[in-house]
Order: sequence, then C-alpha cells, then structure tokens
Amino acid sequence: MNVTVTGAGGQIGYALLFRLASGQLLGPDTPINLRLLEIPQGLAAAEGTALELADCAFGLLASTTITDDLTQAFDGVNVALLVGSRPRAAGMERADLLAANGRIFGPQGAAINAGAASDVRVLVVGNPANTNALIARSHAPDVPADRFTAMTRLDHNRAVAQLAAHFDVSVTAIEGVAIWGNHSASQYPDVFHATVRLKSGERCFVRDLVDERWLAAEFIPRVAQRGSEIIAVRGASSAASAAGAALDHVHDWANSTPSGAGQWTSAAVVSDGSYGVPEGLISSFPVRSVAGHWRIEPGLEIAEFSRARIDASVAELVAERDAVAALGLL
Ligand code: NAX
Repeated sequence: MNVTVTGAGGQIGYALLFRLASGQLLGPDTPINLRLLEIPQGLAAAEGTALELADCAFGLLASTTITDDLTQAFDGVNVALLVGSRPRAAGMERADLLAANGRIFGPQGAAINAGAASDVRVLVVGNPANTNALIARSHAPDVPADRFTAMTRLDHNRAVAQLAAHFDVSVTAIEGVAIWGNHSASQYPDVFHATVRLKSGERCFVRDLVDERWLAAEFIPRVAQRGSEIIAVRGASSAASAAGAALDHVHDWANSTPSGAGQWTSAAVVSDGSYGVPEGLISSFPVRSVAGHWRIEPGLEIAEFSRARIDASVAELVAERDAVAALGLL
C-alpha cells in the first residue's frame, strides 16, 4: 500500500510515521511504501525522520520516499494523510488563511485526481480541516466524493475520555458519543445518545445522569477547547493524540466499525443532506464504517439543545465554503 503523509517533517508527522510504519494503520500483514511530502524548508526535518524510520528496521516498511513534488507524492497513493497546512499567523485575516490553504489543498486534490489509486482514501488533518478537504475534493472530480474526509476523531476521543473521567470508568464503558459540524471551537460534542456502563455494571443514558448546565458550561467547552488547553500546558499543540486519532480514523475506515447500538464514531464526511446539513458540505457526523465506506448514522432524534448547536457549527462551515467559493478556490 502506498501511504502519503504531507507535512511529514512536522510534529504530528513525527508522532504518526513510526506508528504507521509499525503496522498500526493497516495491520501486521500489509507492507507500506511511505511517501513523505514537504515544502522545501521542511525537507530536512522529513529526511531526519526518515533516517530514524530506517533505524527502527520495521519489517513492514518497504520504502520511504521524501519529496516536495506533488506528482511523485501522490502517484498510486492508496491512503493520503494531508497533515501539512498553513497555520494561522498572528494578525492573519481569515480570508488570507483560507486563500493560503487553498493554494495548498487545491493542487494536492488535483494531484490525487491525476495519480491516485482507484481505492484512494483521503484524510485531511491540517486546519481548517473541513474546508481544506472541501477544496481538495473540488479539485478531484474523478475521485468519488466520499473518499475525502476530515478529522474530528480527536474531538470524539477527547469527548469519550472526558465522560469516562467524569464517571470514573474506563473509556470502553462509553458509547454513542457524536461530534457534529466543524473541527473548530464551534463543534458540537453530543452526548444525548451516549450511554455509560457504570461501575455497578448498569448501562445508563448519559443524559439521565448529567444536566444541561454541566453540558453547556463544562463538558462542551472542555472538549471544544481541549486543543488550547494542551497548548497552554504542554507549550505545543496536540501531536501524539492527533496522530493516534488519524490512525483510528483510517483504521476504522478500512476495517469497519462494530454494528451494535451506539457503536459509531465521528468523522467529517461529505453530507448527503442528513440532519439538515447542506448536501456537499464536509461536516462531522456520527458515522459507521461499513464495507469500506463511511455511513452517516440515520434516524437519530435531535434534541432542541443539540439542534441549535449543530446549526451554529454548520453555519460556520457554510460561511467558510462561501468564502473559499468567493476566492475562486472551489
Ligand atoms: P507543524 O507545524 O509541526 O508541521 C506542519 C508541517 O507541514 C511542517 O513541517 C511544514 O513544513 C509542512 N507543510 C506546510 N505546508 C505544506 C505543504 N504545502 N505541503 C507539505 N507540507 C507542508 O504542525 P503540526 O503540529 O504537525 O500540525 C499540522 C496540522 O494539523 C496543523 O494545521 C494543525 O492545526 C492541524 N491539527 C489538526 C487537528 C485535527 O483534529 N484535525 C488536531 C491537531 C492539529 O492541531
């Protein structure tokens, strides 16, 4: 399998590549050709990482290519992890940020369109992830739209971990959490369908054990602003947890999720119009992976509390889409 990682010289790249090459993405029987895409000033860091990858002597790592050439990076790619992006600099206007990323994700989408394998799966991690994925998708008309996704699995994992800590149970006791909308502070971590298996062994709905004040004042901000908390405490943004979530996302996409009630996960996928999210937007939903495709979980009842929050995050995505469309990036 050909796996391309962009921004490979960055900190998520450093946290991701070793786990990937050890088989945590595609399993212990699938050899991997790694393609590390960087911009010229990032090539040396990617080369350093590649030296260490070699020193790990991973049996599954068939080859490592380091390049700043899009055609070489995406030729025959099966899994594309688009991590490198243009971060927001101090004083940068939103339109400038979107334009700078449009210049990255448009050409990457076009290179995927031109050279990728027919089964290509794309996960955009680099922010603004949902809209970057939308831009890449719009430049890849020959690739099925559902192959373009953006990462909200880290937000999902954070929500699960926060609930587990709140109830003093293992993360495995929590099911049915969903992240809706944008991977931004407007995201909505939804627990209205979530359940917890308490230490007594009883499984309860989370909504019966917490009140809306706790959700609005503590849980939702904690999850949505966890990235800022990590920066404040660690002095650098999330890297290992982001890498872990990227592996979870692609692993589940390729392997299916369990079929039991509430055993879905969250990913930003192309909307089919479900739950009032405009068709074509790349928005986070509760999803299951079935036979290699993400399926939006149908038929969930949306509480009034949730509706307003989902709509607010989706409105932000619509505004981002309209802004990049106005810039001619779609
Ligand atoms: P770093 O700044 O450590 O690394 C980014 C790397 O990307 C750099 O080496 C840079 O040279 C490279 N790069 C920039 N433009 C490129 C291009 N056009 N082609 C190839 N490489 C390019 O950032 P890092 O901490 O690794 O984060 C990467 C991205 O992930 C950021 O956009 C960040 O905001 C985003 N995140 C997204 C998360 C999510 O849940 N979706 C969570 C973690 C993270 O914040």
